[in-house]
Amino acid sequence: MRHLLLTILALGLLAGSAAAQVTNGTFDSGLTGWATAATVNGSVAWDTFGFPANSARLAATNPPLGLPVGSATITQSFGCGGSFDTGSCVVSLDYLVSSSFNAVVRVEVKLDGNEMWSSDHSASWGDVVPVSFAAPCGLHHLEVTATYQSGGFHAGWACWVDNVRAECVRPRPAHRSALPRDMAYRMRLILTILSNPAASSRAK
Ligand SMILES: [Ca+2]
Repeated sequence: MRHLLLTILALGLLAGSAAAQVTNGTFDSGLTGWATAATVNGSVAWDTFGFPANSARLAATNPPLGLPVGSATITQSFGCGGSFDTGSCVVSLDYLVSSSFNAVVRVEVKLDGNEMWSSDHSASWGDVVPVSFAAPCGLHHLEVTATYQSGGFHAGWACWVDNVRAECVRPRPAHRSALPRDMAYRMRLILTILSNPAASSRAK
């Protein structure tokens, strides 16, 4: 246990982090910062429900009987550290799915068009699902989509998304000076010669 704690402490000392740059990832300001899209009878709305309160509600809105119930998407482009940062951008979010009559809903999370997470849900009231993945730091485009797959009857489903975060975790060198002693000596010698040209001519 002590070893584990020391390891965690060391990792903490080795890594620096930059502030999250996702806008309104907690949805406390409605859907500000997010673009939305929907197909057929899908919809995106702000809901005071959340983990904690306030989230984006991706859902089928009361579709007419017999019509497909489509999909709903939220997207946001954000900077996660700088483009030249060497660290990892850790992206995380939470979601919860509710479906009626065993309708199957697929939740997909894409970063820059690449699928980072996909899972099907059919529970009438699911658990909060945490999603987390890493990518290089820099500019990114996040996309969260809920899509009806099969089953169910008439109206069907909702997927609440909340707590979207992104953090660029930068590595730090383990030691303050990694210069070999010989290299340090040579650099001191060069600096001495540059600051005293007379010493340079005497050295010749
Ligand atoms: Ca929230």
